[in-house]
Amino acid sequence: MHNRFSQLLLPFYQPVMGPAGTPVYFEALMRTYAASETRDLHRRLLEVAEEAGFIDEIDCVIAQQALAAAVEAGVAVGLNVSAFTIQNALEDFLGVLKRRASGQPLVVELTETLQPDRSDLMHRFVEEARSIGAQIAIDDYGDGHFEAADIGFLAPDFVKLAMARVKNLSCSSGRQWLGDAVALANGVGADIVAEGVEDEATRALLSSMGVRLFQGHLWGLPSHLLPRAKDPPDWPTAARAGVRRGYVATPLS
Ligand code: G
Ligand code: MN
Repeated sequence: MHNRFSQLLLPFYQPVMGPAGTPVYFEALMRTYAASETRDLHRRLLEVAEEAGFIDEIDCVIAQQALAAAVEAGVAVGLNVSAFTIQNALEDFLGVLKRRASGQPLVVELTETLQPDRSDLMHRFVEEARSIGAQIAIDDYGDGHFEAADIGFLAPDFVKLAMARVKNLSCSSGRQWLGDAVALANGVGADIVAEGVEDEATRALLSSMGVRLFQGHLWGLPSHLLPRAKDPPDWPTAARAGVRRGYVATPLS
């Protein structure tokens, strides 16, 4: 899959950390060559791409690059797919997965819900993705798109709690909401991933509430470096140091 975005965009990687302090998989995040992590060009571009209807091209290009890198490194990768892509470019995205899927551990993160009348497409996508060995994550739960009913409906392998919810644990209603979400996920056998964890106190609190998987800046900024399965366990420090030194990112495929 090559299009005009291949030369403009690249995946950065952010680990989903397991209870043993080791990565479970690496989420591929769309980033631009044109801006650093601290600017929000990628956020604005994603927003425009979703609204204007070219997010499918971005999803496919990032997925293709990240899958190639993950196969090479021998690690599990997470790929974001927007509802627009499932509705408008289902075969393109599945084609990207199928080209690399054999034996490659893979999580597909659903970033938005479909229009209600297209839930048939969501089902077909989830079925096909599972048939090639992918696990399914509901992304940004608690921040707009997905409802509690979707968790029962899709029975995902992972439910990722939106950063806004993770940042809202100082009030009792925030903790109550999170407790309910954990119970709901447990009920369908899904693992909860807390997103946007930035300090150890938050990680410990989440842990005490039954959350076992974490993602966030506590383990460093996302990096264009995808560690290899055989790299030493202190890789997050190395990756963070790399970002601070301002490595120039190079294409991974
Ligand atoms: O795929 P998703 O919509 O969950 O994207 C998450 C976004 O949030 C990414 O662009 C990522 O860089 C950003 N992010 C991830 N972890 C943290 C964090 O701990 N703090 C902040 N401020 N942003 C984060
Ligand atoms: Mn995601």
